[in-house]
Amino acid sequence: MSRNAESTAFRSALEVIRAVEPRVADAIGAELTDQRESLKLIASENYASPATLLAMGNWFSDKYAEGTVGRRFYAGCQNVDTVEALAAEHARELFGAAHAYVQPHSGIDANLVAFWAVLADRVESPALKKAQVRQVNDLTEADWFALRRELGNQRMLGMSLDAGGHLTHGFRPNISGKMFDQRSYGTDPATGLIDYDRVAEAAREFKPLILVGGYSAYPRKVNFRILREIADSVGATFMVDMAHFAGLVAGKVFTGDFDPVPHAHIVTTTTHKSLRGPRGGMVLCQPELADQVDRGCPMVLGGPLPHVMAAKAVALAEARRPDFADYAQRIVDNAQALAEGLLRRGAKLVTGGTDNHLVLIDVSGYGLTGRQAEQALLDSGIVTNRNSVPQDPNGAWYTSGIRIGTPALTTRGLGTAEMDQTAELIHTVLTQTTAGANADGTASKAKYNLDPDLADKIARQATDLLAPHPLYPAIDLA
Ligand code: DSN
Repeated sequence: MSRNAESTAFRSALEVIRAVEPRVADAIGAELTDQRESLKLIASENYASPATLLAMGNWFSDKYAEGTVGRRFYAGCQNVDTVEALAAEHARELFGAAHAYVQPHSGIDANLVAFWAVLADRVESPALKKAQVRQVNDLTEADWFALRRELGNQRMLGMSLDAGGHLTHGFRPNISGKMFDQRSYGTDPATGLIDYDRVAEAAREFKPLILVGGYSAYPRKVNFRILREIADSVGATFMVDMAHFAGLVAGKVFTGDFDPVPHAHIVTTTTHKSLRGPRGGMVLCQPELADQVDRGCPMVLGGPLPHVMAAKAVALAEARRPDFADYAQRIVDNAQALAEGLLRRGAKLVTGGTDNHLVLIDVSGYGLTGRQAEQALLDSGIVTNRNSVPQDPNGAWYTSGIRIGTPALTTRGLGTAEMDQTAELIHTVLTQTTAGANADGTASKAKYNLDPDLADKIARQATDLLAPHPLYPAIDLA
């Protein structure tokens, strides 16, 4: 496709939108400008390709398609079947998975599908068998009451939120923490690393139904072979949430013990982080869980989004190209260069570095909370997000950490030399920012002081750093 075609496609789309609600067209244009001008270091974001973006803006959005390929609750789903089957085929081939379910709308939805597939397989099915009935509607009231109690009283062991786990791995304010009797494994306070012996000990004591591996803020590789052995030793189903690092698995940077797909019974992911697809989720699983996973809608999901499944098929086809492996390796090279640049300048990093796409700065070393650091960086054109660090004294709102990641800047084409310059900009902002005070003179966890002229200067330097790597160079909306 010619570069001109991309420009024409997006300009025409905005013209059509502008004729109905110009403020929406303006906001879309403004978002492109903002993304072009800022250093996007949010570890969970990326830039999807024009083909992926365009696959979402069409009449597939108008179609209901509850059920799965070839078994729908609505007529007229033949074209939805085509794109859903294609997305699933690309996912299976890309990850070497036995089964792929591409309907989840997000990572949280994918995790809910996985939890309920395991509960259905390990709790509901045996109860139906014991009662000698085919489905839950055939149970007596007494058996149904007993089954509901049993479904709501199962155990999950996952990584704690402040050690880098995700809130859906049993955090009490999330439904996962309410559905399951949950315990967490943390990291070694001295090294910040997962201590597999401690995980095994916790599994032996707690005997979870589900052992969850995976993270959203842990900067190291995880040995999924060892976690599977731990799960097997206590009869747990092993689930991995690879939302953050799916691109590194797809690009074969994480292989062998570090590739979750051959080791886990069930793997969940988002499609929009390092995988660089549309916003959405996906579940991969072993054959024995496939039927239960395919019941995700209407079990816990609303109607599938066929336009997003079409975009997933496009993005997964892109990830199967040879150049995606090079992209995935450059993500890690860049994260390591960023970590080294920060360490050399005196920053304190959780675990002292990174093996993956993300770096977690402990900003207490700069005398700041995560919230103060996040805002000061934003004033300076650097977009990050605050994050807890292990044993964080500031909780999940103010935090003591800043999480930064390289998937987006790597997509733009920035390399290791520019990561060192990025480290310099971040370190300068954080050393020049001081914690502020409340009106009554007490220390504030939110207020901070940063010279606005310095913030402007850093923002200009960030723009200069990005200038040789224009975002969507073929798209000119002017
Ligand atoms: N919001 C995602 C992240 O930033 O890691 C996870 O839900």
